[in-house]
Amino acid sequence: MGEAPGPASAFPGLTRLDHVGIACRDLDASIAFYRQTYGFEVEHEEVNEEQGVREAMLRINGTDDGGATYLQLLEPTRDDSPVAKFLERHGEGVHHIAFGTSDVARSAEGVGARGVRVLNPEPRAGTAGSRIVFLHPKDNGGVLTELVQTAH
Ligand code: CMX
Ligand code: CO
Repeated sequence: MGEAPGPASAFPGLTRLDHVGIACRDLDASIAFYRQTYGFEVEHEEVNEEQGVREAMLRINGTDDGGATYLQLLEPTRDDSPVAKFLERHGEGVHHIAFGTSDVARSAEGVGARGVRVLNPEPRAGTAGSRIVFLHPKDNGGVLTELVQTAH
């Protein structure tokens, strides 16, 4: 707001891969698989009714911006949710990737200025009080992409 188009569009400001979101039918089974097979532990679990998911974040590693990278396991809580629709069409698998930023609204504006459709310019509530914006997969080489700003 109030900024010249040049600087705003020059700001993606993305500093890490925050997570890879994986659609699954049974969250507990998926958690057990990643624990037993890869040794990843759940750092956080919650239900996000707005997004229609029950989810778990499994921490993989810290990142040089002070954040971390996770696997986000997603089980749908209702049939009309994006993850339920994805499971119906594609089955279980990688659903989206998410990049971390310190200013999600500004990052979304910067990427949007490059011609990528921003699905929710007004950031929504994500995992653990984070703020999230989604970008259309059809403008991202078939990859649903999320931008995330952690709560602290
Ligand atoms: N990755 C890649 N492509 C996808 C996709 C995904 N996750 N979801 C849908 N598509 C593709 C479909 O394959 C389809 O392509 P074709 O037309 O070539 O067959 C096209 O997009 C339309 O698919 P659709 O099933 O009709 O889905 P919608 O258009 O109704 O919705 C989307 C797609 C991305 C707009 C919707 O899922 C969305 O708004 N997602 C953002 C919210 C979200 O995913 N929340 C859950 C995660 C929460 C979190 O991470 O915290
Ligand atoms: Co996500």
